Amino acid sequence: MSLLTILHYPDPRLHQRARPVEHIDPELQRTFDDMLETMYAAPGIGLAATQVGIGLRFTVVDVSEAKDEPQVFINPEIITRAGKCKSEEGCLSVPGYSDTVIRSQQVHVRALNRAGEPFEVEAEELLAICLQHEIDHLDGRLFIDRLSDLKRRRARRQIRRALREAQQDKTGAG
Ligand code: GNR
Ligand code: NI
Repeated sequence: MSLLTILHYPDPRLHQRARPVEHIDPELQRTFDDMLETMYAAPGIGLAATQVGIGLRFTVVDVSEAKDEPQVFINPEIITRAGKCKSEEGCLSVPGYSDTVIRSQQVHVRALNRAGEPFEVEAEELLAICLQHEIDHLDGRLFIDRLSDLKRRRARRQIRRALREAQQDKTGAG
């Protein structure tokens, strides 16, 4: 297994829509394990293929407390939604920024598992939030794209400034 590099905003690859997975082979299954390892190391509760520069529709997730319930969702689709809630979100591709977005409270999701078998889940709470966040990634959308115009502009400025400062720290420039 190996750690993958997580892309950061404003990498244009984060804004591309991923294509459906057509074949699940051992190489792709190794990629699921690499993504899980990368997600646990980060640490995060989910990681979409888009975030590691893979333009295919799959995501790994683990919302358990003990971090012992890895799940792979291939070609995930939201079939139905119910309710609305406020969600305080962060993203491994948007380090150093968090904000509140509106999400559906429950989502009924259909996907394939790592063996390619179809399954469905009635997700609520953290799993519902996480799956909506990850499926957004597969559609080329970040949580900051769901903020109001004013908040989004402010967020982008703040993120760019943080990135610039991190870069200056690294090169020792002042
Ligand atoms: O680790 C993560 N935590 C999180 C918290 C609230 C809402 C969404 C998330 S997903 C995030 C990992 C990530 O960026 N996945 O794409
Ligand atoms: Ni994210």
